Amino acid sequence: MTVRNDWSRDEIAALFELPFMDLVFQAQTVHREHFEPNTIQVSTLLSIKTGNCPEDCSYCSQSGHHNTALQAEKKLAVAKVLEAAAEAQRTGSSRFCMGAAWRNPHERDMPYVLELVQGVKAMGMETCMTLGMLTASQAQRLQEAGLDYYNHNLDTSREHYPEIISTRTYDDRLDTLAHVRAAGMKVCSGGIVGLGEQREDRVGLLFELATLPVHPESVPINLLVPVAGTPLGETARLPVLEWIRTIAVARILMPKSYVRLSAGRESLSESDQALAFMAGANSLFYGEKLLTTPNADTGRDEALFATLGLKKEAPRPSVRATAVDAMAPTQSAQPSLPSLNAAEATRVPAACPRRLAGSTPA
Ligand code: SAM
Ligand code: DTB
Ligand code: SF4
Repeated sequence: MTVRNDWSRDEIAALFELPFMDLVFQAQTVHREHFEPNTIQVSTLLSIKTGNCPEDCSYCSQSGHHNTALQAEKKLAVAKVLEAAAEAQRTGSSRFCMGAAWRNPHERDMPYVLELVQGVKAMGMETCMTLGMLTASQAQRLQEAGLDYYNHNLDTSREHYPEIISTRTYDDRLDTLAHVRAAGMKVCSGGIVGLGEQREDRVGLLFELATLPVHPESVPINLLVPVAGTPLGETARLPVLEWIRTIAVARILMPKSYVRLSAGRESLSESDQALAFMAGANSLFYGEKLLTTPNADTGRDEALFATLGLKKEAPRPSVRATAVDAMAPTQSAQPSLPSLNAAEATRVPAACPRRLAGSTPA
């Protein structure tokens, strides 16, 4: 199956409409064409700077605009971060993902984050950061320090975005993704379901991700963790099968990407999670805590992996990723973009499907 970047919203909506068993069967079939079915990639998260964020994301415990119980913390000492990374490695995580509650890193923060990347990389782990918006130059310096992945979610559809966040735009997000890609790092980008959005917004989110010039290598599908004191703190839970449908559709649209079970797993049963793996999810966040909220218990995760016969994937850090080798091996069937720069990688307006990478119009 070739990797397509020219999906239409109608095609995506039609996948969501499939009978559940047909959808999961198709997703599992696609999954087996591209991945070893019983292997799971696990990442551990750490908040390196917590709370007081200037952005107003209505789901987030860390926004300074909301009155949550979260205790803000300054930047964690480098030694503490490296200790946490070593512990994550000891427990079998292959990737260490460091998150900061910033709109964007300030220049004065760059030496700190670059030191963290170099330190974690030196341990032989894959490195990931999520620091908010990046300039092209910041993305380049992170890549040169050895950052493998940058997480930056689109979160929901372009149409629903202003209902959720008012302090930045969808195009701001896409600009950062383009800088990350142009710098040669791997992209981790997905969204949240259960924000009170409609199914057409879940279609819209996956449309945006699956029509990027190159699919994100990692696609987290978070299930909202309602946090008291945020505008979405009382939101009714999305039916879990709709979350699984979203995972299955993501797997079919982006067959070579890792689809990640992210926030919200703590509240799910073993059988819900097994069904999510059946629907093509093959990575997750592992460890007692996400950034500020509890995650599924590691003992329970280990028992689940044993019951299901799932093995953890070993780290595959890139040495000095370039725009070309950042796409391998997961994107090898996609058109290669050896000279993609930020301007070229920046998407064109949603109304005009992006055909930057030589894919065929629908
Ligand atoms: N400040 C950076 C940013 O926004 O990109 C990085 C950290 S932010 C916490 C990373 C992602 O976590 C968000 O884009 C969102 O998808 C997810 N997230 C945050 N709070 C969440 C919640 N309460 N439930 C589910 N996902 C959440
Ligand atoms: C992602 O998509 N989910 C992770 C990671 N990327 C950074 C974060 C989830 C955060 C959940 C809420 C919290 O713990 O603060
Ligand atoms: Fe800040 Fe990120 Fe939370 Fe938004 S999601 S408030 S940018 S930490």
